[in-house]
Amino acid sequence: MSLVLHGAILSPFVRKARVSLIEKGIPYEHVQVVPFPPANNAPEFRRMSPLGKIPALSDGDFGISDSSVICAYLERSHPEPALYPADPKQYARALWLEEFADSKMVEAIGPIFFQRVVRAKFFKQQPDEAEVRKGIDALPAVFDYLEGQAGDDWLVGGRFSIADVAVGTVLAQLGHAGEAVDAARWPKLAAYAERVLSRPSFKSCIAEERQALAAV
Ligand SMILES: N[C@@H](CCC(=O)N[C@@H](CS)C(=O)NCC(=O)O)C(=O)O
Repeated sequence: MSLVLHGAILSPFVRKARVSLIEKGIPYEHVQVVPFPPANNAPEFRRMSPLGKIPALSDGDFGISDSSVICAYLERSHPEPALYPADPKQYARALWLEEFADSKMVEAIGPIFFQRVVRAKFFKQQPDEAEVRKGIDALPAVFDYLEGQAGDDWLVGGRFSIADVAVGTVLAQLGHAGEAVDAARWPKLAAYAERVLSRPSFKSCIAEERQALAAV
């Protein structure tokens, strides 16, 4: 097996790469790397990921980092099934939603997850409730925007795409952080969350992550 994904399975960005690999049916090996020193400072990891961030992917002696770059690489190396729309405008919209998920969604949900899961469970420290509150207060604006994007199926062009992979992975993170989309206020987004997280790719990742969390 030449493809190796390096990272920790509870990272939304690692899940994004894993879901892409699974959706494309690409066999890969997973190597656990936590995003903290000394693990992410190891020279062999830094060669793939100069910023020390997870995920990184190696394909033989080729190594690259960043979930967006990894997903784009997988699309070129394994074009079927396509995760990027062929139509230029749909392609641009899918990339935009990927960017929205990676930046704005993670900005809101990341701190809630960090405090309640990483800090509380892994570091055995009290969560900083002010940080949790900041994240929770940022959620409505994110959900309002996504409510306007969610329809009856997938986010772009009626086909599952990188936009769904990217938005779905952050919605999964929200679940691990003990929050959910309120269906009374954001009905389309809540139904979408249910739909995207029911895909076998997401389901298998989330089941493994829940097992890992239960073991902490
Ligand atoms: N843009 C990157 C972000 C990756 C990222 O921020 N990963 C976090 C873990 S979820 C990390 O490695 N943080 C460690 C650090 O920033 O040093 C991607 O899409 O892969």
